[in-house]
Amino acid sequence: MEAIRSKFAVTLILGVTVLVGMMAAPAAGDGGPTYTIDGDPTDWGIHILTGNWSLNETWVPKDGVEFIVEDNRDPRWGGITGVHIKGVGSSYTRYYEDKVRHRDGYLVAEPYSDEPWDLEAKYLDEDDEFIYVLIVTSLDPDATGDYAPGDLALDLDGNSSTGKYGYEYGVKLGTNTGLSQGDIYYLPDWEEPTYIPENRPSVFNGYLSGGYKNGTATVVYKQISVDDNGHHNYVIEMAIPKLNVSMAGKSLKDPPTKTIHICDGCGNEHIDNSIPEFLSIAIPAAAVVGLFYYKRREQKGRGE
Ligand SMILES: [Ca+2]
Ligand SMILES: [Ca+2]
Ligand SMILES: [Ca+2]
Ligand SMILES: [Ca+2]
Repeated sequence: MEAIRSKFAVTLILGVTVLVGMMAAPAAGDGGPTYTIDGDPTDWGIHILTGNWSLNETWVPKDGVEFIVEDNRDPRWGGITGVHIKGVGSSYTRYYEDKVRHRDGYLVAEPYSDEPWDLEAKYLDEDDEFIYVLIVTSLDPDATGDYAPGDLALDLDGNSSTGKYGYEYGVKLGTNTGLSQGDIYYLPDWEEPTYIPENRPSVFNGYLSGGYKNGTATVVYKQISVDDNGHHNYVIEMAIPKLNVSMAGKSLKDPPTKTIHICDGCGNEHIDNSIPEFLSIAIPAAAVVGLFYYKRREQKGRGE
């Protein structure tokens, strides 16, 4: 039994070491990953242009890409449901999308009012120079009012007291919600969305005292050939220069914990997640591999 325990320990340590080694390595080739910012999601390793949207594998990206997929409603809530997973590359788990509170006090499942407001997925990667983000959404970039898309909100210093609602940088995504698409602002004056205030922030149309425009992200926001539940879908693909968001020489994987957030203009749907979640996903996977090995050894020891 003692020998088995120590073998389990060795297996676990090896598993963790291999996984940590894999995480430290660049995701692709010398100089890390790069993406062509053209609105074509194929270079992220996902198959949403040709695959079946109700299958996990359609949405799972290439190695090193951190992602959340939350197409349609969480299967727990019924109605029109879809794939709900999150992870890094091919390592992923079920994503539980909790209900949110409407301004009138009751809980609702997202996307509130369904497909026209669905944010289907968010993918994230980086190299030395850029943060890359890909979003799949049902919102038209040119829309206004309740149909307007939100802007990308960045809390990259992990400090909830810097920036309104904690988000000290913003990238303008809509074409009819003020300012210019691709603009990066420091200290944006974020708005609280109308219907589901807790999903804040949504859009910005100016900046706080001390804020300023700080460069431009490359943003391509275009309709794709796939409709979902009778509504058009769009891809937002962008490269944000690290130099312009106080991330020069830094990695998203470094502490402190960061948050990248997007919410429809009206608040009906949002996606945000803490970064890095890399370790919290990969190490339990290593532990599971080790435990499986241990169980097999144990069964063999008992002659099963
Ligand atoms: Ca692309
Ligand atoms: Ca959808
Ligand atoms: Ca969604
Ligand atoms: Ca902050």
